[in-house]
Amino acid sequence: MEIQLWREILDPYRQAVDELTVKFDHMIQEHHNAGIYCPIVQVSGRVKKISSILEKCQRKNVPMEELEEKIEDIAGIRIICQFVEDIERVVEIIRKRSDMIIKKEKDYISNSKESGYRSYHVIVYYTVQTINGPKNLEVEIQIRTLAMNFWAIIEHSLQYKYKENMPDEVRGRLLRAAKAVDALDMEMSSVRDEIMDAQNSNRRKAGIVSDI
Ligand code: 0O2
Repeated sequence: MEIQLWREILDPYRQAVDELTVKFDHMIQEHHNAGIYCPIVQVSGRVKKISSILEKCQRKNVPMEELEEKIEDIAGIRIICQFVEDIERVVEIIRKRSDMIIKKEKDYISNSKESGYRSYHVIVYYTVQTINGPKNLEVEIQIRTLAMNFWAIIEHSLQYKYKENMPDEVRGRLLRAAKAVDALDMEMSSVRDEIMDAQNSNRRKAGIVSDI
């Protein structure tokens, strides 16, 4: 496919990622300004690289004409939370919004993947306004804790390094690390109230709540 054609396909996804990143960042700001605990720590987004799209189409046997229907994560938003409990709160926020319509939810927290991967995925429909009119797109929102993110980043790099040939020993270590991440998240949840109180009072002391 020509580069111009790729640009035409991917530009609206870039716009969706930019707009959604701004919207979630504002959500963080609004919580801080109101002095309310925010379930989101950090937001990032990306448009999938052309090489990754092609690789995924090949892996899933998706013809180019069906690319936009079948590949749900061309646009991806990642939301990082402190605590597992915050993930459900973020999903609730998304469910209530009128600009993101949920297509499906994938709960890899209750049912972690074989690799040990844990995260909550929400696929939403989102409309961008382009010079050719409105375009309704699918965006994958991945919601996970700081600890789950740490694990996923390391495992992703190792997947990239070993491709299909990850040694069993490395795979085993990653599974053990995933269990440790789970235990860490549970431990942190048990002190969540104390941490939230401490953070709210720090914020008040720093005057962040009243900052304009
Ligand atoms: P990248 O490089 O992050 O873009 P499905 O048809 O639902 O089975 P799909 O679309 O792969 O297939 O959905 P799934 O399994 O929900 O995964 C979507 C994305 O979640 C992946 O995108 C990863 O970002 C992340 N993910 C899923 N499984 C793992 C895992 O085992 N380890 C890590 N680190 N991340 C995972 P891509 O396209 O695979 O990769």
